[in-house]
Amino acid sequence: MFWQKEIETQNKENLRKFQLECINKQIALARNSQFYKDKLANIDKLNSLEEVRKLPFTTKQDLRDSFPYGCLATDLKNVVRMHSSSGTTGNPTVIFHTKDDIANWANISARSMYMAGARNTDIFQNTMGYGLFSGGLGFHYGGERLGMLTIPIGPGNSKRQLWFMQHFKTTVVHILPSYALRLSGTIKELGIDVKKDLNLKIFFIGAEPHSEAMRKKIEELYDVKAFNSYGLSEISGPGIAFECPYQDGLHIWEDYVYPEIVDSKTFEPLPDGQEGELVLTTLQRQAMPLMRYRTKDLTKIISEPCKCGRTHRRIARITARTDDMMIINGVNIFPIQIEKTILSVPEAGKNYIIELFDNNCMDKLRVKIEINNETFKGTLKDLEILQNKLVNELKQELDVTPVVQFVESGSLPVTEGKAKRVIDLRTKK
Ligand code: DLL
Repeated sequence: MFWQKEIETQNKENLRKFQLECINKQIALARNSQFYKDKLANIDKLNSLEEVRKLPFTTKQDLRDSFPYGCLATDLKNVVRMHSSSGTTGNPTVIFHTKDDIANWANISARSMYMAGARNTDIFQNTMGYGLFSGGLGFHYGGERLGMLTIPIGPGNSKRQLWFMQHFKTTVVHILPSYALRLSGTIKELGIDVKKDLNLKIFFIGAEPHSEAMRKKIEELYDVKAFNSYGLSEISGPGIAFECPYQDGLHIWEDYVYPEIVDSKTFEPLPDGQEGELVLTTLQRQAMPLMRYRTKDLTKIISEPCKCGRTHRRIARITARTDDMMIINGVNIFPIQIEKTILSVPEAGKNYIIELFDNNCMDKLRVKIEINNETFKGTLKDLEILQNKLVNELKQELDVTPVVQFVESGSLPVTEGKAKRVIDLRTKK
């Protein structure tokens, strides 16, 4: 049993009081770090949550600049683990944890999984990467905490994944949405019948932006319920916000983080219901408290009560990151808009990449899509019709006319980690 009723349905007033107390303690603790020592020097105790806006923002660049130990707020002897956030340039972002941090993270992960229906009788196959990435170890500890038989298989080797699923009768899987789609290709290749040959029940999908259409596709391909899982390594990892059985937004664990939404240009706080950048302040972190961390993820807070009875507010599906936005001849486009359109055309395959290039000083957008051999049986002429259909639908969605190019199924590059969907080939970016 892992339903933490007193916390999850706590009355809002008490929850807000608890958050304020926690933030004040986090400020005091953060002052021990090199990074926050001066930044928080003039901040007195906050008297209300509205005063949170007096706190400075923290960015990924700040974490990079204070590499390696500048944000550490405790003695090294208390630190038991580090993770490092994804990122390609400059110093990596490193995140430290004490024993209590790991225990709290395991607790919210277990709580999230239980909320989605996982129980200690389940067999949990964790296909997320183990190591510096927080996806694998984060839910590994959560799975064990919940009492599930937790299989630390990690990513890749699709045949082996399926062999494990068949032999150990896996019921719960933690997986990247892009990998879930790829793995389904191997299921077809091996002639596995998901209903007869596998025992799957629940998927936790996250770490990458994905559309509702993508979730539906995964649910249909595996005959499971797929729950959206949001998190970021800087705050801990998966388990920060998670869907309940109503699958209508993700409950953000407000005893663990204090969420705000700010305008992504002015950084002014926005009211619940308005979309902007998610900003998180940690409430219980020991090794590395973070003040108003700018996630760059775009979402909104849903404050209406949820049918499940939990009082922790929800965030809407993350539609994009502020730095994911592509500007094509002045028009703003997010990759998720392209994914949604591709998945609405069954003959198109599910794997795609977006290339940006220039042609006569104009930005151009090319979408390379793997053809779906199962659903497309037509002639070259039919392929042309399908291509025109996709160009038109994408044009309607994006307000930009793309080039659509079909490629053979399985020919697009695959990565073991998060999918890289956008390749910018423009000379002047
Ligand atoms: O991706 C943590 C995680 C692991 C979450 C497994 C869920 C499952 P990072 O590598 O630090 O940590 O990347 C964090 O990934 O700021 C978002 O931009 C994106 N992201 C994470 N979950 C989702 C999601 C992990 N459910 C960054 N939907 C975040 C959309 C997501 N984007």
